Amino acid sequence: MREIIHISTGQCGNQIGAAFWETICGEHGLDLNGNILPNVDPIMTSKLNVYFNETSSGSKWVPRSINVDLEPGTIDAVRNSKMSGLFRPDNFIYGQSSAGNVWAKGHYTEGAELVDSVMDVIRREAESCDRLQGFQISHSLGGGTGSGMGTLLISKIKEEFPDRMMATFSVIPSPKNSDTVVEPYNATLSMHQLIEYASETFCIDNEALYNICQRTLKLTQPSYNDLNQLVSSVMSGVTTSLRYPGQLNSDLRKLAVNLVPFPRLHFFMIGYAPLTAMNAQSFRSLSVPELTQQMFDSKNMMAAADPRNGRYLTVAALFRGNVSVKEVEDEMYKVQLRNSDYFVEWIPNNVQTSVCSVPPKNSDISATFIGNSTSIKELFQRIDKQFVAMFRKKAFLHWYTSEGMDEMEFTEAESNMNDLIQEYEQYQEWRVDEDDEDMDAVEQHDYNNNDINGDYNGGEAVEAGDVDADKPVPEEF
Ligand SMILES: Nc1nc2c(ncn2[C@@H]2O[C@H](COP(=O)(O)OP(=O)(O)OP(=O)(O)O)[C@@H](O)[C@H]2O)c(=O)[nH]1
Ligand SMILES: [Mg+2]
Repeated sequence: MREIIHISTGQCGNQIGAAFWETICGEHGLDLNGNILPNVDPIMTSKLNVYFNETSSGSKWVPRSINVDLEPGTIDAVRNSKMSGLFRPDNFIYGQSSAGNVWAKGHYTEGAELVDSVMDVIRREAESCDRLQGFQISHSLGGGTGSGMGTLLISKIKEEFPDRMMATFSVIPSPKNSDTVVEPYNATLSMHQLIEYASETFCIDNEALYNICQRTLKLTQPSYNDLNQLVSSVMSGVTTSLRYPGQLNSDLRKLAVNLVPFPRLHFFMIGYAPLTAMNAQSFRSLSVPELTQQMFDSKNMMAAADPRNGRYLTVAALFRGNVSVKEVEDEMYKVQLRNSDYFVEWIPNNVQTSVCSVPPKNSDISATFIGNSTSIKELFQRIDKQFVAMFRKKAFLHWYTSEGMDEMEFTEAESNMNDLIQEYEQYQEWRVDEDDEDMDAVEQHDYNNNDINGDYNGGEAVEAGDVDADKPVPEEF
């Protein structure tokens, strides 16, 4: 079985992590102590090993989860919650101080002191795996711990397990639900790391979550619990193909091979339909055409970026529940036909669709969307604008330099994020009929900036050269 190790870091990471585990326990027929409920359909438990360890007595399943924070509060809350009997107690690792919103403390000082004990636990979990496929980390980019220490952990893990996949569920800050002024610094410094070390990043944008809560769910003052309800639905959605039997995108590497045409461009826009409020008992009957329409709607995207301002490099769509495969395929085909200009034509068949018969808990059918859209750059442009406004005046820098950080690292991080924005822009403009010279320029740019490709050792990735620009474009595009 191909196992995944999950790591929650910082307040946000632990809160969304807890919501994820609660949701997937329910989806796999486990109670919150990890015991299999009676009369569970075998399909629900057939791939339990991907995320859970079976205890030696065989009676209980334990999340392969490691919970890390530099302060005890959030972890205590998880340990004293209704999930108190679920997690392995010695997988909780926490400090007594805090990174106090300063990335440098998480990455270089406080976090660096705790990181070895986390690596010990990661190593122990990895050793007990049969064939570890990789890691997933949940964290926010705006704070100090999840962002600073989270990215330190990512780089340490990449160093020690260079050929394993690294997926991140990264929460992008928004002034709409946080007052911390230094978040654009923390987010930019983290992006610098994620560009280099993550294999796939599912962008969870608090700005979009907030908008969905207000506009679609009509919650006037959304709480983190409300936001996290959305996060757990979409995390459950994007991991469905990893957790249930099926061919398409059945592990983290296959998912990346299908979605990541160039190693740096691995930041996904994710969406979910139907969107339901936490307490809404919404078992309304939805149709496949409705779900498809909602899934592609920018209002359902958990990134405050409009896909119509960009083009899709690749898309994976997953429907759940009792739906007709043929109907799903027909609807997806129609969407592509009607919107062909929004899909790059130089990656034929760049939309992949799959169906899983097990529905989520809150709806009898659902759809999850993973898009590698060039419009994701709008998130980074938003962060960059806020970063530049402060950095120009060197405001708040002393909190970082007093932890030993060099100003240069800020400049490099910002410039790396800007390069990423430009790369998205270039691929967005790229057309099959452009002359070869222009296309060379794009490729050159990409490879010049590319420092990592550890995940692509197997040569499985689709690279620029694989795309035959002279190949006739399929009719529907
Ligand atoms: N969606 C969501 N965002 C959260 C949650 N908790 C915090 N955030 C966001 O995360 C950012 C703050 O990061 P935290 O995760 O609280 O910080 P931390 O990683 O614990 O780091 P320090 O407390 O600074 O050491 C802000 O952008 C918050 O809006 C949560 O439960 N859900
Ligand atoms: Mg914290």
